[in-house]
Amino acid sequence: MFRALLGIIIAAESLLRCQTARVVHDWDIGYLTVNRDGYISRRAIGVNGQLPIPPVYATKGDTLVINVHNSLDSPTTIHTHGLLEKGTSYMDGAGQITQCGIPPGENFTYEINADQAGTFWMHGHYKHQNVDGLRTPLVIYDTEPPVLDYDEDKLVFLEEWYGTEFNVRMADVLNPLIPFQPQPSFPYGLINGINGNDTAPITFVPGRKYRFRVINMSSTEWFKFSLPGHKLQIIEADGTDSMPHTVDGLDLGPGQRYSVVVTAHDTDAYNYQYNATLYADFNPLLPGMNPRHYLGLIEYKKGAPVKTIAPTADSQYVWSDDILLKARDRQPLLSVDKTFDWTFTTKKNSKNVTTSILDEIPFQPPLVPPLFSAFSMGDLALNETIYGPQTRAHVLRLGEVVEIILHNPSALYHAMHLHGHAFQVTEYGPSGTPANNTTLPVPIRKFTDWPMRRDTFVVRAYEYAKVRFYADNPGVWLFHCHMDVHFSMGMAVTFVEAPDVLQKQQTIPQALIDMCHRQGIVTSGNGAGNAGFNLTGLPPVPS
Ligand SMILES: *[C@@H]1O[C@H](CO)[C@@H](O)[C@H](O)[C@H]1NC(C)=O
Ligand SMILES: *[C@@H]1O[C@H](CO)[C@@H](O)[C@H](O)[C@H]1NC(C)=O
Ligand SMILES: *[C@@H]1O[C@H](CO)[C@@H](O)[C@H](O)[C@H]1NC(C)=O
Ligand SMILES: *[C@@H]1O[C@H](CO)[C@@H](O)[C@H](O)[C@H]1NC(C)=O
Ligand SMILES: *[C@@H]1O[C@H](CO)[C@@H](O)[C@H](O)[C@H]1NC(C)=O
Ligand SMILES: *[C@@H]1O[C@H](CO)[C@@H](O)[C@H](O)[C@H]1NC(C)=O
Ligand SMILES: *[C@@H]1O[C@H](CO)[C@@H](O)[C@H](O)[C@H]1NC(C)=O
Ligand SMILES: *[C@@H]1O[C@H](CO)[C@@H](O)[C@H](O)[C@H]1NC(C)=O
Ligand SMILES: *[C@@H]1O[C@H](CO)[C@@H](O)[C@H](O)[C@H]1NC(C)=O
Ligand SMILES: [Cu+2]
Repeated sequence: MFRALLGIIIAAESLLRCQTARVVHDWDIGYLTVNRDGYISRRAIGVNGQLPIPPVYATKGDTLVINVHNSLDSPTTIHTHGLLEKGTSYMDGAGQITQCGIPPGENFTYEINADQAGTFWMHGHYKHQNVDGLRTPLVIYDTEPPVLDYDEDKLVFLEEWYGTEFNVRMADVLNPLIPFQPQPSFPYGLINGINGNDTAPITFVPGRKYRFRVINMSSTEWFKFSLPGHKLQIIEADGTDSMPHTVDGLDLGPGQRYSVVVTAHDTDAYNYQYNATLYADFNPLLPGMNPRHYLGLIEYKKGAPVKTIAPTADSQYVWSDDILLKARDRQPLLSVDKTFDWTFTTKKNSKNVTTSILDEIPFQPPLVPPLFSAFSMGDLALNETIYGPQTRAHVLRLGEVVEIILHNPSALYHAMHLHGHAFQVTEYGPSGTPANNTTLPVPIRKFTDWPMRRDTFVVRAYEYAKVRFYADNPGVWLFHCHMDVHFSMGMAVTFVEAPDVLQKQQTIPQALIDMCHRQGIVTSGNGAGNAGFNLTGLPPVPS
């Protein structure tokens, strides 16, 4: 009865939304001083004087309008992580790739088609301002029924929070006099924007079903999330619906999201605890710091006794594993036209700066954002040489199916995010051997039936991973490690997708071009802003 009533209310609400269809937010992005973790007061980046930034909600089919005013002293951009930006690659917000930064004191309006339903997030994509706070969930409600019925939505967003600003930590990484990698200042964990142990109780009503949308907005650390005493049924990952899949806990890399349906117990005799653990396997275990545990209340009834469930060894738990998920729409495996096979490496350059490499040379943005080169270079836009070597541009033809194979013979993890696409996750397996030769190689694991699609995948230590995507989205799309330190060290490439079709179908809004010109950034020509293959003026990449 209640559910039917709720259905009517939701239907009425979505009718209203259909009529309005424009979800407008004014975002004044600026600095503020906050104590988020309960320990350290520091400068951070918020919106309208607030941090956490209130989550953004929309319904599939809406247009999301974000009027940005930049009150920072550096440029800024906003990327809508997971939205495909079909036909609007210039709204992707990748700084110096698809647009110039919005200069201090200026305004820019993002207009984004919310054509997908699911769980996403929005974040700064200029000089890693996301790590300093500029990030918030984006929930897009579906107009179609979910694969599993549920009564209520609950948002859980997880972040790590460092005691110092990103640029300060990055300066240590890039300092040739400090051995790599600098001793990490292990961060605290935030749940819904505050110290994970102070987050308000999550209330449960006996018998009801809850959809938890769990978002990992971290820049470096991993999270495990569980509700001991309850099973989690995964129904979505990164904005793609899956067939229901039951687990005990979620294991999330930076940028990843899951929706799970949790059925409350039939009685309110006990309260329970949820458990969020922030960890980093690639850093040494630091008792009391890595991992960090956060427990919060699942409250069935105020004051009811808490049923603590003795911690189970992690190996006894069934954790989320995307290779086991099946896409709800049963999209079959794509057959490959082109393969990129890359191995992650870390290398000191001639200036003794440690760089992270995905594809031969550390990535650096060129002088002209590559999307502008793709629009302005005519037929030459199809030749990747014109974008400059450090852009790591790879030209794709419309309709090609691309496979990416990434080998990670090292003890680091990487969380790889592709803009403009959701890819099929098809295979994981072993890569290299740890120097200490103590760990057995992992088995090869392949998808079954309908590979799950997502926009961020984790390549674990000493593993390889394979993904496939369909080049159906003309534009320039960054593919990068979502661990911001690695991205800053060069771990990225760009896919220049169907520039010939792009030139015919899309036009860059004049406001974006003018914004570059006011900063002296050239908006046409090759990566150096010249004609043809003349890359004079492009700073050389240290070898
Ligand atoms: C720029 O944004 C600010 C803050 O949202 C607003 O007050 C101002 O009117 C906007 N300016 C223009 C020219 O749109
Ligand atoms: C979030 O991602 C970071 C890094 O990508 C990872 O270290 C952390 O464990 C993830 N947290 C969750 C809850 O997945
Ligand atoms: C959070 O609370 C739990 C349970 O009281 C405690 O074990 C843990 O150390 C706390 N975490 C932090 C980071 O203080
Ligand atoms: C919380 O989860 C972590 C990671 O799975 C586990 O190591 C820890 O023992 C759990 N703690 C409790 C109190 O359940
Ligand atoms: C780089 O480091 C090596 C040894 O660590 C040193 O011999 C060399 O002079 C350094 N080069 C530069 C450019 O700093
Ligand atoms: C791109 O241009 C370079 C320099 O003119 C040429 O050597 C190369 O063959 C061209 N590549 C393609 C794919 O046309
Ligand atoms: C060996 O190396 C692996 C990967 O770096 C690590 O997980 C493991 O703990 C190490 N084992 C020993 C005994 O040092
Ligand atoms: C490493 O392990 C392999 C396979 O278990 C073994 O054949 C090899 O001898 C080991 N090497 C060292 C240096 O221990
Ligand atoms: C290459 O570009 C530079 C800088 O714009 C210009 O000075 C030079 O004349 C160009 N060279 C050729 C051969 O066109
Ligand atoms: Cu990485």
